[in-house]
Amino acid sequence: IELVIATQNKGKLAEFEQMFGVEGFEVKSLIDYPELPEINEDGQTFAENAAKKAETLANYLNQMVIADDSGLVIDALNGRPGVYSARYAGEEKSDVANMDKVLKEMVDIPAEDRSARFVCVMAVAKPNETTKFYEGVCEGTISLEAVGTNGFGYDPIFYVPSFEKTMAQLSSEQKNKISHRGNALNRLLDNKDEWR
Ligand code: ITT
Ligand code: NA
Repeated sequence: IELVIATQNKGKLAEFEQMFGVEGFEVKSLIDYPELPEINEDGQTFAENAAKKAETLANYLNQMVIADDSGLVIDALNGRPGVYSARYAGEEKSDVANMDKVLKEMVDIPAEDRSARFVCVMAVAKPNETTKFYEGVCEGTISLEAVGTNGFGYDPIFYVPSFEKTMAQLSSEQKNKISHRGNALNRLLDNKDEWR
């Protein structure tokens, strides 16, 4: 069975391919539909943006589409970068620039106040049906510097207490077991009857 994921993010896509692959699904993404106009992610919530991406592609292809909107929510920054995670340091979507900006903004924040979480909302859209949502969260803290080379995005500055490592020091198998995306995907798979 083929699943279409409305994402252009290669890091997300690799995780989807690993996790859905185990379930016997074949994954296609926005990269397979270059003719589609870019979707404007101007929503105020992860759910709004996830719905927009999934519904746009579902209507275009006239079939079921899954989207992931996700980001890093930092308590000391009043929830930023949040829905602005992908472009926090500017239009060009640079992981390094985004992490630098966060570390600079956090430079005076003591260890006990560096709590943060990754949040992922998956939307499953079908033409002429109500969109379904599945959320996953992963708790951690913001490290003092970037460590590790695995994963993508903010993984090098996201410290996972249970592993005593940053997310970028975990293998993809370890990350998928505890991540916001892994947790959202497990909810989605646990509720197949709602969307299959
Ligand atoms: P698509 O909209 O095409 O899926 P995107 O990267 O723009 O790609 P989002 O709007 O959902 O996706 O932004 C999510 C950003 O949050 C992403 O670019 C990363 O900076 C960060 N992020 C999300 N999941 C992450 C993860 O597992 N590890 C590290 N950073 C993550
Ligand atoms: Na977004």
